[in-house]
Amino acid sequence: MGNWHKRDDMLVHQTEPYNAEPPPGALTGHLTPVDTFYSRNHGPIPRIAATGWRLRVDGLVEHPLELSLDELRNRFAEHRVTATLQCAGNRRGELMAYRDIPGQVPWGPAAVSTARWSGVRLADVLAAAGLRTEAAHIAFTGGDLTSRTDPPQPFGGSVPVAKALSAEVLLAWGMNDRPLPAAHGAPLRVVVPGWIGARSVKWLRRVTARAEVSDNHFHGEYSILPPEADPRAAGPDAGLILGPLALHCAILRPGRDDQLPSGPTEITGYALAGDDRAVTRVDVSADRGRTWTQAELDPPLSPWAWQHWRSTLTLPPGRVELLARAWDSTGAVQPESPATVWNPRGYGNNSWARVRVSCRP
Ligand code: MTE
Ligand code: MO
Repeated sequence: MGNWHKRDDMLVHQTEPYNAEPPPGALTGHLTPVDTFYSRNHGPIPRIAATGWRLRVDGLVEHPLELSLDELRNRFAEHRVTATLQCAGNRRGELMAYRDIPGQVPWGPAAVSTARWSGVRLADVLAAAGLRTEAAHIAFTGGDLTSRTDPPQPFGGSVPVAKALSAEVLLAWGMNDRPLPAAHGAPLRVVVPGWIGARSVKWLRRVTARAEVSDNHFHGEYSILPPEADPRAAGPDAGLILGPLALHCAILRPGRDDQLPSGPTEITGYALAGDDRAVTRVDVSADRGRTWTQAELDPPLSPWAWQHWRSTLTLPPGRVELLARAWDSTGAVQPESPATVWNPRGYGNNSWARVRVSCRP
């Protein structure tokens, strides 16, 4: 196990591969410090030296490229984007409590974090390579060897050309104004704001323009299977392939099973709408949804970042379940329960946030 420079109180679900999320209460800042940022890996974290490393840009392009990090820095303008990454498996633990999901990481509500990413626009690199009109998808291949495939394969996935050419999609070498750490994809990673974290491929080695979606195992793995499907037998087309993030919110404070005095209590959390939608309202309830109070919602740091919210509710003595639900700019609201969204691989749990606490009289 390596030292990935994470805080001591990370909830480490697995050490190899390293999968860890911070305590929810540590996510109350707009930017997440690197030592607190969740870490999601499908294989050992590689340490790749920038010297000798090259990015290949190939497939349906006029001029395939091989670029060193210095060439990327010198040939293209540097851009910064503040963006939230969220794992499609965030809050899987609540789905597993409803119905078991064997062999998957039981993420709590903190497989989500926000950083200021710096690097070049993918669109600029694709323009230099001369993207051909037949290209419909841009596929990314990492430099790790994952443990879930036999023989081990690098992690990868693709996004449609329209998203790949959007200004917010970066090939990033910096995180919170420091060099990208090994655990987060050094020397270079993709950042696809508003989409599931799996498309933000780390340790990037290759960008390939294709007519079809990525043929990497993990592209199809990140899909919503029908409830009765067997995930081991399902082919790559059996599910709904995930892309843009689902509208979501979670409660950060108080924490699960906290003991508090009854009376006025501040509830805080984050909300995130995904891709081209925005969070427009967050409601909280301490009476099982009979009445709802509108939370105060912070403006986002960028269109690609989560928004924090807070509300003060008067809690009665005894066991209380706190609820929160977000609405977006299309008028959609989160689904009520894990039962509605349960699926065999446990992705996309965006049901109402629920935290039980005990209040002293
Ligand atoms: N890229 C590679 N090469 N290997 C991986 O295992 N995990 C993906 C994505 N990129 C992964 C990867 C998943 S599922 C997520 S949620 C994000 O990276 C997590 O990014 P982080 O570890 O920087 O938080
Ligand atoms: Mo993920």
